[in-house]
Amino acid sequence: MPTTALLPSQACTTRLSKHSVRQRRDLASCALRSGAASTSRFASQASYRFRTQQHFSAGNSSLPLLRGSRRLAVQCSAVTLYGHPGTRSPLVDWYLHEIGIEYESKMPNAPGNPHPFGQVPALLDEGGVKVFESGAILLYLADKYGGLDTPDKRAAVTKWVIWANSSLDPILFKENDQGKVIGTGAAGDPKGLQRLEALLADSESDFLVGDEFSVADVAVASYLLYVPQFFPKISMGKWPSISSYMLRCAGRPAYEKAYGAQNTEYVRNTCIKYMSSEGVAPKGKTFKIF
Ligand SMILES: N[C@@H](CCC(=O)N[C@@H](CS)C(=O)NCC(=O)O)C(=O)O
Repeated sequence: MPTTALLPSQACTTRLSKHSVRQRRDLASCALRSGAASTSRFASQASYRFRTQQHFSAGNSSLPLLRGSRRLAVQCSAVTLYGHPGTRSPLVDWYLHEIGIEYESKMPNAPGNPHPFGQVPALLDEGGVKVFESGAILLYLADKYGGLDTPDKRAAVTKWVIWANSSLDPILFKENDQGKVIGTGAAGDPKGLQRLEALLADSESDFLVGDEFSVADVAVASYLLYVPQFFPKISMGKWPSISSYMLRCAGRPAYEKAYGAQNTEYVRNTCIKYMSSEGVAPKGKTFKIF
């Protein structure tokens, strides 16, 4: 299990002299946020089970207003999310924490999983609403609870959520015909990542849509941030703006709530390594369940 120590901020500054002010700021704020080195990368199943026995209280007055959303106090809802920490489902947890929705978590094989293919994530909501496909779940939640209430607002983010699922996912995660992840396009230099790098480098915003974090960032950044978790030997340092964006998104408190403190610390530290162009692959086993 890798315990990637934080680079001293001075070392970062020296190594990153070629990087932008924004990238330096991301590193500095991350260094401030990170504490002691972790002993384990991923939230244990035991801790997940513990968490699933509770309804998450996700509201946090320090959360910034999400683009296109109302600032929401913790809302009681009938939302139930079927998922598991070693899958895509925590990306839905991430968004639920961002918008401050209380919900219940259930394991994939718990009774009542509405996914027609028996997969996760899958979501139940009041009125018998059943949603599967992570992107569809994000958009449903954004629509119902996140203030995505006009065609213009939907248009601004829907394209990114669809792009994440239909284009970015297959770039980053090559699957065999049994759905097992067997490789990543991040080992090469795919056109989709080249273009994303250029868009982020040219953008004046820290995030994909407008000036604020949105559901579009949850969709895109969650897939990017799975790369260090699944492929610890692959460096994304050849895309400095993507690496910096990943660090910004992993720095959100709601990300840590969804993915766990140890995993988040590992991911943040790996992004810092990408940005420092150390080229040193952290050692460790890959995450098997996806
Ligand atoms: N495109 C779907 C992928 C769903 C999927 O592949 N889920 C995996 C976990 S990430 C799963 O449930 N695998 C177990 C299985 O296929 O039985 C989504 O984004 O929700």
